[in-house]
Amino acid sequence: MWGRAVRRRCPRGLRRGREALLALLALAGLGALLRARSRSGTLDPGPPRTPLPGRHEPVLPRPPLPADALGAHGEAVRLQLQGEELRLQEESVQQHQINIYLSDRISLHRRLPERWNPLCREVKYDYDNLPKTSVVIAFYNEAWSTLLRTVYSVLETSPDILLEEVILVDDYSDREHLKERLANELSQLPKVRLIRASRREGLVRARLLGASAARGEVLTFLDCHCECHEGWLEPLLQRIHEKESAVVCPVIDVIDWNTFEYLGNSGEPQIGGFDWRLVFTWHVVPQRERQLMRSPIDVIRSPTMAGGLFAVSKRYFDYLGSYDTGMEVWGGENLEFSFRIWQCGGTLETHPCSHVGHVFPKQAPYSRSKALANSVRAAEVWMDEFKELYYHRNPQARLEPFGDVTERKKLRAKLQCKDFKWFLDTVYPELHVPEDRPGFFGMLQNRGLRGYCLDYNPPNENHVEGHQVLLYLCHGMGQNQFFEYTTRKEIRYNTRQPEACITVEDGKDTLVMDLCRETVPENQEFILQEDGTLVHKHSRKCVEATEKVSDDGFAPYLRDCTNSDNQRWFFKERMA
Ligand code: UD2
Ligand code: MN
Repeated sequence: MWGRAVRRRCPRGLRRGREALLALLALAGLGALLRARSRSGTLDPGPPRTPLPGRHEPVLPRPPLPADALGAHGEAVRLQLQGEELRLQEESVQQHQINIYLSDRISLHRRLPERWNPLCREVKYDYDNLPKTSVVIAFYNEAWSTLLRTVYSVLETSPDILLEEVILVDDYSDREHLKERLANELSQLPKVRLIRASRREGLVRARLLGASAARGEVLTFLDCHCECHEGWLEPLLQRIHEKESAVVCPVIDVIDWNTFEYLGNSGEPQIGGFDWRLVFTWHVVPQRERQLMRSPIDVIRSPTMAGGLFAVSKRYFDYLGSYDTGMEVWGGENLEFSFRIWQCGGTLETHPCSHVGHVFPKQAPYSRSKALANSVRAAEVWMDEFKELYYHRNPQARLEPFGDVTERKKLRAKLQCKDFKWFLDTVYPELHVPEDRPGFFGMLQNRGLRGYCLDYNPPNENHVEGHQVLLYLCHGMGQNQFFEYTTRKEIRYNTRQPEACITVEDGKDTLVMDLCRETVPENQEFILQEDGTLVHKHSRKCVEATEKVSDDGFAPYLRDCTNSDNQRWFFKERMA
């Protein structure tokens, strides 16, 4: 078991020369700003704000902004561009999957609007006793302005007394702009240190390079395109001070990749889950958790984390086995770490008073093909027999070479971590655990229309229901051709969260997807007979594979039962 640390700390006095340094750097910061936007005009300190009562000074003060500064308060900006300028903007999106042309024109020191629960303003912190943190930011080929804005944002919102340093880990970026400017400009900022990987390490090992150099008692990881909300750091450190085995995430607010609008929201944060493809999902706080909270700004326990932004005691991080260094580039480490935290005795929490904005790119800016092997490593080490549910839904994963996980299994044994069933039952009881009975899951293939399978492709990842189920050539890759026939007689599409079930509305003959229900409604009930006939219970009609009514292709429809092969279906786990 992880014991509580006994900590004795002296109150920290003011640093000598700090004031002078601050003044100097405010100037340097302002200089950079003016270089970036050669605008004249009055300087505007932003909308009047009552200062946060009892909060400590940040490392750097925010310089005043020109009155006409773009996006200065987190509002959406849409530049009216033409010709060459428009082309440059499009090129920047092409390259970074973020509108960097716009980012380059938005202040590096902008103020985000207040988007936290107003109660967060009133919280008093025990500054003298809070642990100091090293903020670790790994980056690979990030655009200059988003990276720089991240760093300024940390320095301008983090209390000087709590920030040990900002460690930037350059994961072997090969873009020229970064090399010189990093050395000449970024590492000149106070408390900023730069580490360079000597080969592309991937985000796991890059973060670990930073962690191993860190001097702070707490590690706070951020992505390299973030902006911190006022007061984001204190709640994380306060919580770790109270409970060293708590790993604490800020609320992740969206910054729009195209307009740079800050879409923070002061309502109840969402927590993390996953679906059986091992894709991270967001969901609302379950009632059982809400009942445990003593106030709306109490920490919320979360089964998983998105991965990029969290704080953890350095000692506890090491005790838990930091990261799986066999993971490459991107993906999988977030669920692996989440499982490990819970199964090995820690807690994973989100703090409603800590908000950090993150630019979610238009699409992935670099190859993420290693994610599969990373997820397999997580499944192999932490999921016990439940890994089969994942492999059923993603047969490719079973074939993926994932390297050696012996050391990680040893770690699990050494720490005497609990099993995955405990995790599912205790930490994530909302997740439906599929039955996957042999012969009743996989591709649902038609006998008459040979080689065709039921196929459902929700147009939107976050909104699974409402569309028609179709037929396409069987591909054997699970995913959108994976269905499970349950003992409750539903045909579940349970690769996503929340899960969907096939339904037929009264009087209709098309099969569509709707959310599954606690008790199975009759129009979601199908009887799969021994001869393969699939009868819709409510209408007493049979599911038949036919040409689509309105256009090309094939789809299943309800028809009077005829005993034809097009009305016979069978499940196949994999291609022959
Ligand atoms: C999310 C997480 C991200 C990570 C990822 C799963 C958030 C907001 N983001 O995807 O932190 O957990 O899921 O792996 O929760 N990087 C490197 N070297 C690489 C690749 C990436 O240093 O080879 C850096 C990258 O520059 C960035 C960070 O790692 O600072 C995360 O990468 P991302 O922003 O592309 O991941 P994201 O936000 O899509
Ligand atoms: Mn990111």
